[in-house]
Amino acid sequence: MQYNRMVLALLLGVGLCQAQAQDEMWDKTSSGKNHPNIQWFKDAKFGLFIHWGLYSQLGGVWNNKRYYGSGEWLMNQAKVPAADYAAKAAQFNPVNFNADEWAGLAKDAGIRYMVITAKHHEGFAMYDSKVSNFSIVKASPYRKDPMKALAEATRKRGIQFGFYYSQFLDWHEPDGGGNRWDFEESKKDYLRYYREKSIPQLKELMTNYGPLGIVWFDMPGGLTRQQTQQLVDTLRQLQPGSLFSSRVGQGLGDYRDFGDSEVPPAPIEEVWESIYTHNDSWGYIEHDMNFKSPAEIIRLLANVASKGGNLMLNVGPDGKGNIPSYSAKYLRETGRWLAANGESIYGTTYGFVPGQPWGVTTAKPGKLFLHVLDRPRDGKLLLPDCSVTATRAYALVGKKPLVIDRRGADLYVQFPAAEPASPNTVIVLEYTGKAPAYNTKAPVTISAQVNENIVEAVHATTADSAAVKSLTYSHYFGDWKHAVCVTDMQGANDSATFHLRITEPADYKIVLEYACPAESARQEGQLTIGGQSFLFRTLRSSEFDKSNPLLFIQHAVAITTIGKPGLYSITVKPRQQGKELFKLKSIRLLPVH
Ligand code: JFZ
Repeated sequence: MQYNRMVLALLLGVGLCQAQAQDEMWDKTSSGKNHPNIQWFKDAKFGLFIHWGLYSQLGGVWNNKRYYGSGEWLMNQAKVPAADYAAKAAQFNPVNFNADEWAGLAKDAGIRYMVITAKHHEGFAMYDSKVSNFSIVKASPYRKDPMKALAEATRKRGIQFGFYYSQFLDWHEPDGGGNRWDFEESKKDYLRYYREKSIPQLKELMTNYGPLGIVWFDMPGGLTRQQTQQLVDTLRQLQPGSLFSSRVGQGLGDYRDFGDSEVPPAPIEEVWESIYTHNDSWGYIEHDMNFKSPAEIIRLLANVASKGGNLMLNVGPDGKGNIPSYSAKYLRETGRWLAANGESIYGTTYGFVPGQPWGVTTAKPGKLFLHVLDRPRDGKLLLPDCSVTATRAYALVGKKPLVIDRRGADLYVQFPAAEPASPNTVIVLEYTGKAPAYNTKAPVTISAQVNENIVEAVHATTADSAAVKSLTYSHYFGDWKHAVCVTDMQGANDSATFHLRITEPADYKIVLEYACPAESARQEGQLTIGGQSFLFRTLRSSEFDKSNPLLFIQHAVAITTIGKPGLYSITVKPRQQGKELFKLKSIRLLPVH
């Protein structure tokens, strides 16, 4: 923990004395109170995040040197003096910006809300601010207010509009948080920064741009709980209908925000949103071409919705005001899928059937949507322990009726034979009666009808000091990833057990997916399934450190024959006392055909 804090603190360019406050910057909690205007947000499911500022013009390059990772952190990464950075505003002229094009793209993509950076950590206001001269209207040759146009263009299309605002970090201001390469920490007066820039700018944004769906605060700091409460109360008066993101801090936001790959393993009842960026950076970077494909976006959206959340996907327009062409193209393709299948996403809650080898579920009263992401060979979609009265099933597109088969507590829906390929084919199951509760203790289904069954760490029942933890690491700078793993298995009594339901007899190859630093490598472990034990020795993958990738190895350890279908359990444990065995991310069972 101490080490993690230190790295995080270094990354953020602040001293260790403030490490506690830095942890709070990643506030993922919410007030738990239901905001009266929360329903539109719950129903919206798909939002567009836009990071756009001076950094967009710089494109991840400073003094002919390319930087990788969060482009909007360029000033910090290159430790650019505030005055040199500010001088770049004189060349910022996004002549290609067209509010109607952006809003039109959002509409085509099936997006229901848009949040754009009004001011990021660099301190540059992308709107007409009377509070500071460091703005697009006063300091750039563009001289217009793009936010005014965008607020209008989105509203005209029925899209909720909101602002991102960096309320504490401001590298342009001597009293703002974060810039220690120009301004001495001990001389900073954070409260003065709040008083003279942050709060007045937030007030402008909440006064001059019509009703805002969201104010997306980011990276709180420098305020006590009471001061944060005061800030929230003051701003709420201006627009009681606006939702505040959890990063307003101190657990005072209206919904929870999760980062990349932080999709929770099981549904959560509280309102939440998962943010991902389309490539590896939030702000535009010339040399970042690692865009997610339409299939990846469509599946991500289904996964997030199946856990009850929203997906807000970020794009980074360039300094001329162009949205990267792959972002536009793939968003439109996602929109085409949504135009045909939106009923299974918008206005849904998580489905009451947990994830299956074939995919995930979402629900509306009387309807369960089966998102088929991986077709079983025999076409049979199992809904285990599904005690509803099913009245009919059909493919959402084309409405072709499908055969439902009840076998005891299980329901089977026959997947349509000649269905064209799709990243996600949706089947609707209509039922009467009350929706059953989601069973978090349900065994994980293992089927021989798919190529691979993945049993995630979150399903582990741990013994003794073994624990399930979410580990945070990163690829590029600020490109945070999260992985839920079983950790702290170091003694013979520490173990992880997974309850499975294997639906077909078959031989299965068992693969352990784990991360293993040098000090954990070459230790003996044991895996037990169906009374049979298998031994293995750990293989080195990588060290765990926040600012580098955590590498997971897929280590095949055994073949086992499952003679009859039924309930099984897998237990993994060390064979020796000592170091942590590994960080176990998943167990994969591959049917042998
Ligand atoms: C913050 C910003 O610093 C960044 O520039 C960007 O605006 C992003 C949306 O938000 O960075 C974070 C903060 C926390 C996490 C990820 C990115 N997180 O908790 O995973």
